Order: sequence, then C-alpha cells, then structure tokens
Amino acid sequence: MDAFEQLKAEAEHLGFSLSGWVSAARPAHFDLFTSWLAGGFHAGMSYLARPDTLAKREHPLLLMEGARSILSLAYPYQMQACDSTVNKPEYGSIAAYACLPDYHGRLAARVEELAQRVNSQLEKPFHYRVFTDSAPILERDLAWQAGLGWVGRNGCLIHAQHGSAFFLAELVTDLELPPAASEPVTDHCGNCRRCLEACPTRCIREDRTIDARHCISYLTIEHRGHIPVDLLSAINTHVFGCDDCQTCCPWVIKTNRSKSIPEEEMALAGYIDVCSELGLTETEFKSHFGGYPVARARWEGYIRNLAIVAGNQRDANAIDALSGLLSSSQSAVIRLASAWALGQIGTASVQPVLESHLSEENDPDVQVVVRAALEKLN
Ligand code: B12
Ligand code: SF4
Ligand code: SF4
Repeated sequence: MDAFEQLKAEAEHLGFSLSGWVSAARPAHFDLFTSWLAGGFHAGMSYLARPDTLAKREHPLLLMEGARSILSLAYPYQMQACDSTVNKPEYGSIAAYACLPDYHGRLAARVEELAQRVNSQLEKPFHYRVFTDSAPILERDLAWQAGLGWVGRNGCLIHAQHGSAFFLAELVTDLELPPAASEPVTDHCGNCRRCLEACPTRCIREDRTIDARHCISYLTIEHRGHIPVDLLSAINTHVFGCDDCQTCCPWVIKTNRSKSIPEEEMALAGYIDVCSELGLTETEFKSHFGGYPVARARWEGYIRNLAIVAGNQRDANAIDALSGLLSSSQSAVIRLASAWALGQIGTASVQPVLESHLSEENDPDVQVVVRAALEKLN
C-alpha cells in the first residue's frame, strides 16, 4: 500500500465516511465564489472577502510551502430532524451539527492523528497541514473535485450513500497527486427542487449558492444586531441554524435512515423549551453552551433568537419573560426582538406593557417596533 492508499484506509478506521484526493491547484469554481462576493451575498461575513484570504482560496498552494495535493475528508453526524418522532414544532430547534461539541478542534485532532499514524509507518514522512473550516479554503469545491459528492441545489455537498450531514476537513500535503486521483461525482438532483421550495426565506439561488442576507442559518448564527423585521416570521422556530434545505432532501432522508453513528455522550437535544430558556443569564449561557457551536451566537444573539421564536409560536406563557426582557435588558437587540414577539402574541395583557415601555425607550429602532406592535393591537 502506498501513502495515498494508507491514508484513505486509515481515514476509514478513524470514522471518516468519505475521502478523496485533489490537486492543490485553483479550485474549479473559484470565479463563482468571487461573483458571489461581488453580489454582496456574503452579507456581514466580510472576512470572506479579505484580499489575503482570497489569494489563499484561489491558490491552495499558499496554505503550505511545497503543497501539492489535498486529501479531502468527510466526517458524519446525525440529522435528527429527519426523524419525525423527535420533530416537536412547539419547541425551538437547534441545527443538528450544533448539538455536538464544536467540530473544529475535534475534527482537526482526528485528521492530525490520521497523518501521524500513517507518517509513523513511512520511510520518508510527508509534510502536511490540517484544516477544518479553519483557513480560507473552498472546502465544498475541493471536496467535489475530490469525488466526495455533488453540489446539490441547496448548495450542500451530497453523497448518494451518505447524504449531506457531514463536516469537511482537509489534509494538505507535499505528496505528488496520485495518478488515479478521484473523479468529480455527477449531479444527482435531476428535476428535484424540493429544497428551493422548503427554504423558508427562498434564499437559495439558481446557481446553487445562497443569499446569506436572507439565510436563517446566517441570521441566527453569524449576524450581530437586529434581524430585519420583515424576516422575523420566516425564522419560525429556528433558534440556532437551519437544516430545512437538507431535511427535505430525498438523499438525506434516504441515507439518514441507514446511517449508524455512535451516540455522542455530549450531544445536546435538538429541541429546546423556549419559554424557560428565555430566562437564561449570560453566565448560564456560557456554562451551558461553552465548547458547543451555539456559543458563536453569543448570549445576546441567542436570547434575540429565542424571543423571535417565542413570538412566532404566539405562546402566551412567554409574556412574562418577554416583558421582563423589554423593560430591563441593556441590549436594544433583545428589546427589539422582545417587543416584536409581544406584538405577535397580541393578547390584551400585552398592550399596557408595550405602552408603558414606549415612554422609556430611547432606541429609535425599538421605538418603531413598539409602535408597530401597538398599532397592530388597536
Ligand atoms: C460561509 C459559510 C456559511 C454561510 C454561507 C453558506 C453558503 N452556502 O455559502 C452560512 C452561515 C449561511 C452557512 C450555513 C451552513 N453551513 Co456553512 N460554511 C461556510 C464556509 C465557512 C464558507 C462557504 C463559502 O465559501 N460560501 C460561498 C459559496 C459561494 O461557496 P460554497 O458554498 O463553498 O460553494 C462552492 C462550491 O460548492 C461550488 N459550487 C457552487 N455551486 C455549484 C454548482 C455546481 C454545479 C458545482 C459543480 C459546484 C458549485 O462553487 C462554490 C465556490 O467554490 C464553509 C467552510 C469553508 N471554508 O468552505 C462552511 C460549510 C460550507 N458549512 C457547512 C455547514 C454544515 C453549514 C450548515 C448546514 C449549518 C446549519 N445547519 O445551519 C448551513 C447550510 C446552508 C447551505 N444550504 O449552504 C459545511 C458544509 C458541509 C456540506 N456537506 O456541504 C462547511 C463545509 C463547513 C465544514 N467544514 O464542514 N455556512
Ligand atoms: S439553511 Fe435554511 S434559510 Fe438557509 S438556505 Fe437552507 S433552508 Fe434556506
Ligand atoms: S432537495 Fe432535491 S434539488 Fe435539493 S439538493 Fe436535494 S436532491 Fe437536490
């Protein structure tokens, strides 16, 4: 067995579901990435457009001196929401990937172990670097070229036997690309357009990229500040992230049933009781979600998202918690979301709360939302 075969075999032992080789040359769809940026579809993720990172995305060779080939790797996770028994619309949802401890460090350690195990058996060890969404790399494009799957209409990399519920990681090496490197997989979406129809904000573009400005995953995870009021209803019950364009996908549904992934001891439930969670303090948030992807939203973003979901659920039991946040939160972002949510719940007891708050509110954006809520009630 040569180093390439050894790495692929060892990757399988370490739990990677897919692996494939690709050269460290310019990714095939780099121009699509730049036109996506030019269209402003990256929303507030300005780090994606930084010139130094653009150069690395275009030339993966810059990621490591002497880089020649890249082993693209997929690591699976369970997409619980495909299972109707755990689908609880009265709760708020957390995207499946975020129920596991943060994947960046865990996956990098596993790829590192892979490289070390194989290198220890080789006469002439190879040089390498390990990446998992930790550097400017077009991970899906490279994975597509490495034969790990096709890019679906929902923009995700999909494999006929493994669906799309997997993370991507890369081992950049100075090994010459193997002569029989993998071929890209052909498109299996056919005439299906389920994901475009399932996307609550219709932000999936025909060229298989996403308009992040309207994507619930972006808005609930990455976006800081107020979420535009016209998008709040579409957020529905998504507290953190969104899997709607994947849980509707026939390839995800089919493969999820047959997937056997060991139960993770540390996995969080994908469904949370919004009402009780609204009272979470910043300290409690940190201790509960430290080390999990949810921490990325920060406490302010998380409470904002919960308030929006409570409004969408029109749950009268949330009135007390939302009123408390409106009257005493230091964060205008939380106050705006709470005011909007109270307006959505719209029971008689909400009106005096909003009226008395209006005279105290000094943030103009929040004032607009409180007034709109009161108008709706009258
Ligand atoms: C920014 C980002 C986001 C943004 C923007 C997403 C987007 N679709 O652009 C937001 C916050 C919205 C997001 C959401 C999610 N993300 Co994200 N995200 C990234 C990140 C950091 C960069 C992606 C990027 O550059 N986007 C810009 C677009 C233009 O590039 P792209 O999506 O990679 O598409 C390229 C190729 O697919 C190809 N391509 C595009 N269209 C077509 C069409 C054809 C026919 C072909 C052949 C190729 C092709 O060209 C593009 C440019 O190279 C990557 C990690 C990384 N470094 O790559 C993770 C990553 C893409 N995310 C990931 C995940 C898991 C998610 C979520 C599922 C999380 C969630 N549940 O909420 C959602 C999925 C939303 C979706 N439908 O894409 C995984 C994807 C795994 C997979 N199986 O595809 C990645 C790879 C992280 C990882 N290491 O595992 N994400
Ligand atoms: S993650 Fe949600 S909002 Fe974003 S493209 Fe997919 S379905 Fe649409
Ligand atoms: S839902 Fe249909 S169109 Fe969308 S990614 Fe899956 S197979 Fe492709």
